[in-house]
Order: sequence, then structure tokens, then C-alpha cells
Amino acid sequence: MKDFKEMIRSLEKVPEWIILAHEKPDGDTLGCGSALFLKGMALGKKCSWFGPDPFPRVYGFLPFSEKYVTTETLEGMTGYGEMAVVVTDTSNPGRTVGGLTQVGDRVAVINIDHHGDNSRFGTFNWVDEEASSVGLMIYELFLSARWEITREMADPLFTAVATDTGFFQVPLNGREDAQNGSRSGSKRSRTLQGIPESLREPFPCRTAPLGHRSLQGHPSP
Ligand SMILES: [Mn+2]
Repeated sequence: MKDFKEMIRSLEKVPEWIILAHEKPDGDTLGCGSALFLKGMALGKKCSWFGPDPFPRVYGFLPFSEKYVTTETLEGMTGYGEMAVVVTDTSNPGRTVGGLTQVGDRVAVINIDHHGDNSRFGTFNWVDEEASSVGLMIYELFLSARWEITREMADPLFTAVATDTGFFQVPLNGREDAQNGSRSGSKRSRTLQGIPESLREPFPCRTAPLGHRSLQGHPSP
């Protein structure tokens, strides 16, 4: 996306971020929202997090899940100053909180998605159809922006990537665990044994056109 750096500048410049999840929120949009909330707070932004449907309890472990508010519309929340509304994993405005197309000039709508049919409704539209999850795109964003990735962000980003790659659908059976023997590291080994070879490879780097990032230094998961 040619405006990628400008999108980062816009996020850094504004004092407030509103983060939006899509309807029937899943681990991808919620993991992204949690990671963004953590980053926004670290950058000193006023942060809020909304979605049109309730936050599923199963994702309650995500940092700042308690800040999530179910709402039908953004009306009354924008228009008081410069802010960014960050929408993840959402192909069109009809799939999230209402009012997104009436936010006014001082609001930058940051649309980050991997659906090919995304309607490009944002001020900035970063749509990567080849991205396996938006979580991976958020990870790339943090790297590209040189925003520190903290330990706390690991769970949200992992949740997002795992959700869209089917990571948790792999059966974990006790027999493998028993064969595995030692207690230390057994969880990791057990997880890896059921995962297709393709998922064990380092995530492909698609940020090359944006400049400078590579995941080559990361060990295979
Ligand atoms: Mn997704």
C-alpha cells in the first residue's frame, strides 16, 4: 500500500484510537483489537474498543477484553477532535458498528483486512488477500512502525493467527503426550506433532514491498 507510512504517521499523530471488531467477533478481530489496545496505551493514546456483538467469553483472557463495549453506532463518539478508528478483519462497514461512513474529516478510518471483497471504505485501506490472518498484518505493522512488541502482545497476536489458520482444531491426544515423556516441553511438542508441515515453517514475509521487514530470524513455531 503506497500510503503505508502515512497510515503509521496518522496512527502516531492522533491522541485517540477507537478500535472496532466485526460482527460475531472471532479470535482474529479480537486478537488484533487487544494487541492494538495494548499498543495504543503504550503510545499514550486514549483507547476504546467497540463491536456490534458481545465479546465471547472464550476470549476473555485477552488483555483489555474488559474494555470492550457492545454498541450499535459510533454516533456521539467522534467529531470532538482528531482520532483514528481502526477496523480489522472487516470487509465492509455493514459488518461492524454503524456510523463508520459519517465520522467526519478529523477522523482517520484505518481499514486493515485480508478479505478480497473488502470495499475499501477507509481513509487508509491496507488489504492483503494473501495474509493468512489480520493478526499477522498487525504484527507486520508493529515491526514496520518500529513499535516494540511486548510479551503481553504475544497472546493476542497468537490468538489472531491461530484462529485463522485452524491451529486449535488440531486434535491433541493423550497418547502422544504420554509417548513424549518428559514434562518439560511436552506441551509444545504435543502441539507441534499434529500440525501440518506448512504451518511449522516461518510465516511468509509479504512486507517486502513495504520496505524492510523479514521474519527470517524467527525460529519455526
Ligand atoms: Mn480474519
